[in-house]
Amino acid sequence: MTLLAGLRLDHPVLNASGTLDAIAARDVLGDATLGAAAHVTKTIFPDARPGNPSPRIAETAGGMLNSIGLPGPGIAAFIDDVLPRTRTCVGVTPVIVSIGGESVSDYERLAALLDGVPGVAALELNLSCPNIESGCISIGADVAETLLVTRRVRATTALPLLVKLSPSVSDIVALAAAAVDGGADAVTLTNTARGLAVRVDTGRSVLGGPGGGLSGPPLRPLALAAVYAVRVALGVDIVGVGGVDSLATAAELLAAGATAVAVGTATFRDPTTISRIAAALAPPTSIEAR
Ligand code: RRO
Repeated sequence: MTLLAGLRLDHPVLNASGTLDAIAARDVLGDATLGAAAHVTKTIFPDARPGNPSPRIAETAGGMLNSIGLPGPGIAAFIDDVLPRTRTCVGVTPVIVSIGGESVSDYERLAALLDGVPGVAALELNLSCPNIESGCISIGADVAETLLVTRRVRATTALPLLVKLSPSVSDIVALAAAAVDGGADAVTLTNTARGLAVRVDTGRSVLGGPGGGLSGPPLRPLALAAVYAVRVALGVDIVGVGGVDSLATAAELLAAGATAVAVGTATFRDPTTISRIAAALAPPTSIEAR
């Protein structure tokens, strides 16, 4: 059993927000378990958004860049349609809803709308999306704004709160401390790092957006550094995210101080990654208990 932000989880392996659409995954996996101990949704904004132009994904040395740009149906359709269908797909698994906005009041409004909605086990405040011009990371790169948004959401809902931060900041410990001061129960470390793939013929971004978020194994040392620094400084639950693709890489983040880990990019290659790591982490059953 893993206790994360007050949630009792069967094991310490989650999916990273935006990397496992439970509804679409059912088409691939059938009735096989998705495997995450808690299912984290794609970040939802107050209003519907089309997302960024394609291409949205590019391979880079050992990892991936994305510029998805937060496409989504908006909170009303999420609550009425996406969330109930997601719950059907994940069964009894707790659902953590990732929320994002352009302003502190957007987060407050989303938290108020989600408070009391059946099946919402916790909220993750995405303060770290690299693919948006205003909001998310512009709030999460600033200590005072991070404190304010967490405090306002904390005052709006009693749901457990996770705050997801970017590795592309100057002082992640100060930002995590602000989240904790504001009432966060856990921090998620980290989102993708700001990156770029460039076309030599045009000098422009390979992706449809002006930059991208770097994920996969190249993110691993950044995530480890963030988790370790925050663990040394603060007594807060941490979800470690960055290049987890095996038992060994999950174990590294747990050893650095993470309470749980989340798998992102690796699920694109193998959608059973979460289940495999969770099974490998499970304590062996003793001969007497068999
Ligand atoms: O949608 C995205 O482009 C995106 C998001 Br919301 C995020 O949090 N992190 C990321 O790498 N991409």
